[in-house]
Amino acid sequence: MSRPLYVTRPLLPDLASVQSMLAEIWKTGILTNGGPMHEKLEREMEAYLSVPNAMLFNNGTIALLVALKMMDLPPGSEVITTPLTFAATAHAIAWNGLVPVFADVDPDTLTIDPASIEKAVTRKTSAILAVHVYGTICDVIGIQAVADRYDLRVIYDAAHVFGATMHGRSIGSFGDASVFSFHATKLFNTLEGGLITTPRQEDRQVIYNLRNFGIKSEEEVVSIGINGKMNEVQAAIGLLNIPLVEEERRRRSILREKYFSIFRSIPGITLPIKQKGVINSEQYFHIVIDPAAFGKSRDEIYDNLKKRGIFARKYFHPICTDFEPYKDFPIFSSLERPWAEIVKSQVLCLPFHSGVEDEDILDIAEEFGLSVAEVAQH
Ligand code: T4K
Repeated sequence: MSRPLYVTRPLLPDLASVQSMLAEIWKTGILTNGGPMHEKLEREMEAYLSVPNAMLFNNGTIALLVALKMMDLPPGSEVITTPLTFAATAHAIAWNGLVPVFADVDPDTLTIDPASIEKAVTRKTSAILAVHVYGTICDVIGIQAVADRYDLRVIYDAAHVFGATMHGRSIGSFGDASVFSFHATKLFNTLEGGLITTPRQEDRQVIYNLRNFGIKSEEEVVSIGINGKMNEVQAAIGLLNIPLVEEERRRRSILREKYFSIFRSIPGITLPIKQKGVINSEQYFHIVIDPAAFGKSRDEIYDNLKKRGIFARKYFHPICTDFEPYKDFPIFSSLERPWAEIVKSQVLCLPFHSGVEDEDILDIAEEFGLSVAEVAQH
């Protein structure tokens, strides 16, 4: 039994291999600004994710800022996004001088609902920033259909879906751009880090410039760029972590099945949807607890688990429209009452990584009213 038990645990490469990578970096003295490790990792990302263009960043938030900046959207125009996401998604819109507009989530997937997006479209709408959440992928077909109808750009916040595919197609190949996070808490980490993927070759130079202060050459600054560069130590960790990802994903998918077999039979607990033809990234494992049907609230479960040294997380509660900067913003919904408003008090992400042992699962199951004998039956 491991205590404290966190919602996630970073992949950590063997320390000796880190030391030898550091020795290589020390030898060249190239620490950042597109060094050899960085170059190698970028090409490895393109191969691993099966995308034509992958551009590394120092974190996912700066990558989101740059992806939006690259679109050159009209200042003050509206970008439709989900309220059920990490603060960075909405903030990236606002930091670009654009207006976040919130559309509701689909009750089954908890990703942004195309019909709700359509309710939010105005003459000022310029783009959709959709989020693949927990590991569940968006309705990419429905979203593209809305975007095509209103001539909108589509960006995916893909922080939670590293390596996911739909019918064999890489998740990073949908829309106009996808943005990944390689933060310590993500399936694949570079300590901190991020990535933009785009289908268009011509985006590559624009993104490189924006990532490096807009510098095109020693004597040319062509755009209002930022410092979004990943350094060589981050890139080295990435190179060492890439070969470890599949084993971690495999172990998480076994854990997912164990959680499924335990929770399947509990009234009032809704499990993540299994999406046909989708290879899950295995980022998070969330459940939705209906207090009326289950008999206890999400917050009670969260508090009780904490007393056992198990730190589940209420991602994403509060939702963006509860935050001070967005608190008067409506949630456009195809439902009578936005589902995001209901589910925010019910969703809980359970510990989900290869360090979760069977005894931990028993402990968690006990909190949900199951005995050891009952768990053994599953
Ligand atoms: N879009 C979405 C949808 C995102 O979820 C995120 C990030 C972004 C964009 C932005 O990408 P980045 O700019 O971050 O690359 C964490 C992460 O800090 C954040 O990256 C992540 N989303 C978010 C969902 O989770 P917190 O406040 O939950 O982090 P923290 O420190 O409480 O960590 C959670 C647990 O993870 C800890 O209880 C223990 C474990 N942990 C954490 C760290 C930092 C470790 O074991 N080792 C560690 O180094 O936000």
